[in-house]
Amino acid sequence: MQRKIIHIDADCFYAALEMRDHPHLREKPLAVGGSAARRGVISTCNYEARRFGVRSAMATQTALRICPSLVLMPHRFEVYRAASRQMQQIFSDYTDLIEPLSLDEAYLDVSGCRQFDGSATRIAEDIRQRVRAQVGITVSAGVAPNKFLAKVASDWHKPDGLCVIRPEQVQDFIQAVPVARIFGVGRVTAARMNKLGLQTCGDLQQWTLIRLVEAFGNFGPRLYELCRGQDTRAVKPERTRKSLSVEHTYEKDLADAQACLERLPALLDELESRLAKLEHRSLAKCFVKVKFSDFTTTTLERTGTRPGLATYQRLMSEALARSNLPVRLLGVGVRFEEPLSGPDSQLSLFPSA
Ligand code: TTP
Ligand code: MG
Repeated sequence: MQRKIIHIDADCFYAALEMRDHPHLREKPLAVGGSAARRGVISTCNYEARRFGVRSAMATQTALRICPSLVLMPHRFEVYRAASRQMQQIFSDYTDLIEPLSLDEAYLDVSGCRQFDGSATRIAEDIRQRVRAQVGITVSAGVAPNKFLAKVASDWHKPDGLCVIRPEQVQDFIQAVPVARIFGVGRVTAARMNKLGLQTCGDLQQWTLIRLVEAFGNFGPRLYELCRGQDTRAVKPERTRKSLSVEHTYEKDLADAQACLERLPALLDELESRLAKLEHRSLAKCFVKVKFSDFTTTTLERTGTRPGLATYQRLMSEALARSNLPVRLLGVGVRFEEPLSGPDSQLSLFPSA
């Protein structure tokens, strides 16, 4: 059966809420993030600030240098979470098949939806209009026969845009989609593809399945489908994520424990910023993952300790002691407690931060 998937993504989410609540700052370049004095980074910024080159994850110090008039606002996670809940509430009027990806982003499967004669386009427009009226921010939407295309589409006419890809338009549309947009293709793979002369999905389509497998291993068959705009993944309403982790494969193997431990703060920063985007949940465990140069992998986790840098240092040292080999990959993560618990029982990952 032909599916109808909508992907919704709010425009400059945290910044949009700050502009909503501080209308006199609307026209100014504005960012939400940590202060330069505390070596903070930008979480996001409005489109005015983006014209100066300010970006998510940029050091605040850098952002202020390239945009001296930048208005920097501290985080108000309670406000962002409340807006996220309001959006979810609106989505739930159309379908139960909602898969949130972060506070400001979700997939909806509206294949079985009766409203608007089942028109996914009109449902998406209605959602956009209601979020504008009730939450006071704009969201962009993509409508397509699958998740991959819907996500690409929601970004296509951002901000405040709607992009619809009908089944008969998929073949034309997919040709020009840059490889970096493909689900599962990160910066490293995209750069490798570019070196091989592959810029777009159209370019990838010229490659046989065998050639793709030779070049990209077991990702090859997925690539073969995705570059043709095919994606059968279901929208999974399961909203209780069990864990969150960040891992990194290093270009050069890390020689010893010290080299590994030096990488920890950067990994934990990334973990913390990913965590901040999720619904607040109680943490049950911290874990680390280490892959050695012979590809053996070891993981170690701990319950009931105080999470933070010291905990991860201890876990990592213990895991590293299991082999003398250099290290290819390091990962850090948290497991969440089930079920969802209230705000009072929360354990902060970085208590001193
Ligand atoms: P995004 O949807 O990636 O970004 P955005 O909504 O700010 O902007 P866009 O219009 O391009 O969609 O992320 C949603 C929120 O998550 C964002 O407002 C702030 C937070 N965030 C971080 O804290 N750190 C990050 O590196 C990114 C990318 C987002
Ligand atoms: Mg967004």
